[in-house]
Amino acid sequence: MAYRWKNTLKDSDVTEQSVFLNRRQIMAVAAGLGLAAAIGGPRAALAKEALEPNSFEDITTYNNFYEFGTGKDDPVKNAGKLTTTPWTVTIDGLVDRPGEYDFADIMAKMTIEERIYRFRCVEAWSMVVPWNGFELKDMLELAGVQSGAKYVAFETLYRPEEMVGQRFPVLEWPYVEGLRLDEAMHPLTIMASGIYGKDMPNQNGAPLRLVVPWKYGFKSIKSVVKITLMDKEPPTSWNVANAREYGFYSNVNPKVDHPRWSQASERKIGGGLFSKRIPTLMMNGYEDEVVSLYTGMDLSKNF
Ligand SMILES: Nc1nc2c(c(=O)[nH]1)N[C@H]1C(S)=C(S)[C@@H](COP(=O)(O)O)O[C@H]1N2
Ligand SMILES: [Mo]
Repeated sequence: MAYRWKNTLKDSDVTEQSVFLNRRQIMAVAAGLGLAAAIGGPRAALAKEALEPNSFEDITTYNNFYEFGTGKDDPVKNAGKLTTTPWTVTIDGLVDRPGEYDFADIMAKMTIEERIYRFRCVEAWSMVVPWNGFELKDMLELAGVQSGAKYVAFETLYRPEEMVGQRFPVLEWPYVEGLRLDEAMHPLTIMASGIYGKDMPNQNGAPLRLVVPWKYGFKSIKSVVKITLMDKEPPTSWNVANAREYGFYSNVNPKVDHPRWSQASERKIGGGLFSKRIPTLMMNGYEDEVVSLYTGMDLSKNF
């Protein structure tokens, strides 16, 4: 499948952005979205610019990371304080080998590849990001998932000395998120350790963050320190903060409005203030790959 291309990155492969933005990769994103066979409807209406990766600058200066403040430019200003070495990820719960997994050891065991994904925030903006990372499934298999596991819970670092936003009760800290096990094991679900072939910038969730491209951005939890395999649905930060506006699933869905605004269109960051809105695609354009996970579910109730 188009999104499964694998490039093992070495230092020598780290390219400048200009080299990165080549036609092959834009076409690869397009193919992943089913645009190769564009046949009308909202997919055809998506301009080629809408699939072009955003600049490193855009991706690293316009962020949501409330641990460093609620403004879009707070993370880039405040996240420099975060120390990310040493870093361990505790994997526990319904696993055969619970324990603290050292970030460097995890990286040594994984094949790092590049994935260019569309990313859609619930605030109706979007980006296209060239992530480097590995499938979450491969990391969970290090710990051995037990047959009773049905859900995966994630937790971000809690360190108010370095994360200045955690001094304010804007959300309950630490930030937590969750996926159903089949969503977590899906080949599109990755743990990202970098952008544009560089280590993950702090403001984007260093050293390791989740990326689930068919869900709204807030599901993609940053700076993960704990992963717990569970038999019941775990709490998620935005659902705890406002259950009416944010459900557990949070799949990108142009047909289900946020209670305070439409989710039918989006504005791609980087196109300037007057850039035109583009249609939002069902499951953010990954519908063919993931819609079968939700067979029989009412997506307006399980939003
Ligand atoms: N720990 C943590 N993870 C988080 C957030 C956050 O505030 N804290 N914000 C989420 C939201 S709302 C979005 S849109 C994305 C933004 O990711 P980016 O800054 O890399 O684009 O991160 C998500 N992950
Ligand atoms: Mo978001």
